Amino acid sequence: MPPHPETFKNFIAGEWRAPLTGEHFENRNPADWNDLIGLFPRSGPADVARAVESARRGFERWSRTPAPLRGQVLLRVGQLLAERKEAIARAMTREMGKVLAETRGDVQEGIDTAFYAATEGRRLFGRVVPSELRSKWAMSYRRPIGVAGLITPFNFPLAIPAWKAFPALLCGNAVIFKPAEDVPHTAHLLVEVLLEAGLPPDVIQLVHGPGSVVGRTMVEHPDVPVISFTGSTETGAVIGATCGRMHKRLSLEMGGKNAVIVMPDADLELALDGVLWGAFGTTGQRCTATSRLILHEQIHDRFLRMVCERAERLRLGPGLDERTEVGPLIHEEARNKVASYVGIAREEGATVAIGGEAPGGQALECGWFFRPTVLAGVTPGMRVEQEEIFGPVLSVIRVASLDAAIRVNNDVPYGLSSALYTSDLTTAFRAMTDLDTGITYVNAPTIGAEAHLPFGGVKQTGNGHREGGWEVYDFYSETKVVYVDYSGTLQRAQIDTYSAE
Ligand code: UN1
Repeated sequence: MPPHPETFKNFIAGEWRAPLTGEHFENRNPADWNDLIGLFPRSGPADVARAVESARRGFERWSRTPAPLRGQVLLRVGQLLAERKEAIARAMTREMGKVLAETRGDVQEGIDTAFYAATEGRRLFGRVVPSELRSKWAMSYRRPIGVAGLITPFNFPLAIPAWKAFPALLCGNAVIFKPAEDVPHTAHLLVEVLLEAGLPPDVIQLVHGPGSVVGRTMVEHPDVPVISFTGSTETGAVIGATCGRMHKRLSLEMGGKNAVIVMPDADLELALDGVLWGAFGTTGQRCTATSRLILHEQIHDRFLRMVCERAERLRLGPGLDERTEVGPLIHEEARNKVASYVGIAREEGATVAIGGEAPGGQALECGWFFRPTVLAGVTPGMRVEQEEIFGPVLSVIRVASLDAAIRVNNDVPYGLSSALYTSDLTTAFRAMTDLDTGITYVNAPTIGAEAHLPFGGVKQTGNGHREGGWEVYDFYSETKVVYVDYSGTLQRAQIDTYSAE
């Protein structure tokens, strides 16, 4: 262990700088808390103020750079990420725990998002439509908005910042990036890539620190007109209140309580692979994680046995070990929360079929590990059926029909992702139509969104915006309309329009 861990800096006003507070926080490996990755700035309001000032200067310049040239920078970003994929994946696993296959996928999602953004620089469509008056053009086009404040979570340390930052930049905005305190190293590596790719320094600012100070100052700052946040529904509500009062543009991506439904005509082996991946991938720490399993009564007992048997054998360990299937939770508080839900489940009358506790044994004793957990006998309305747990906990619910399954799926406050396994076409189309979520998978688990499709949910999951796909370009741009009248006379819309000769 080096006696002096590396001390990292913010990137503000074109330079890597120590925080004005002079304070730092530790970043430790969740699979081995003796592994100190580094010290990162615990920034304060004055750091944010300086970042905003600089970002405003960056915006003046970047917003005038032609979009295809902005796209070229994003192309280079994608290339650099591809070159550094392995190194970034390893750094990511070390600081947040998910297995290497998944952190490689996380970087790949960033690469895909960069290449998509690069090509969008030559599109960014507006519309030219016929005017109702003669000798007049009517058209709309996209303009950048200003400084965008991005607040991102720990579970996708590269992909989610990429989902937000790349389209924001492509549209001509400047960005202030506030990553989760658990994953500051990946954020640092991403900003290095952006700068090396040729992004003008004032256009990107990286400010580390607690959400309650850095995030809050950014959200309340009058010169940050756009905020994008992925995180808890509670924090999203506070941000939403401030943005509402200040008339800011806000994209919220929050909780989920996603279900997989398995019908009697499903390929059960296929469903089994999907459920294990959906529930225990990323140790259940995805907003799209499968946290409910709704089983038709005809296959309930058999499929529950199949899930328990396989889930029990999943290999827990440090994500850097290629044999590991399930890594640790992110920190102590997360593990306490998961454990408390197991207690709640018992009190509510559910049964802990497998797991329900931290693993024994010395090998894992210095990490925030928790055994894959299956709760049987869960009924609609129980807290473990309604609330987001964000851990490796699967609540199993028995139903008597497809109608009941759809009702149970829909009867939660969230609506991000859902999935149904069946071999019947009619059942599949019923599910696609009636499952009330932003995303539905047929014969695949609730996770696995692709970068070029819109990502987001209904109800308490979001506020109607989408990330990914083309839709996000709408969020990060302002539509302006231009009319050009070259008739040489005053033509009044709605009044001088009626003679068709
Ligand atoms: C999240 O669940 O927090 O669909 C983001 C997926 C990923 C992104 C998930 N591509 O699982």
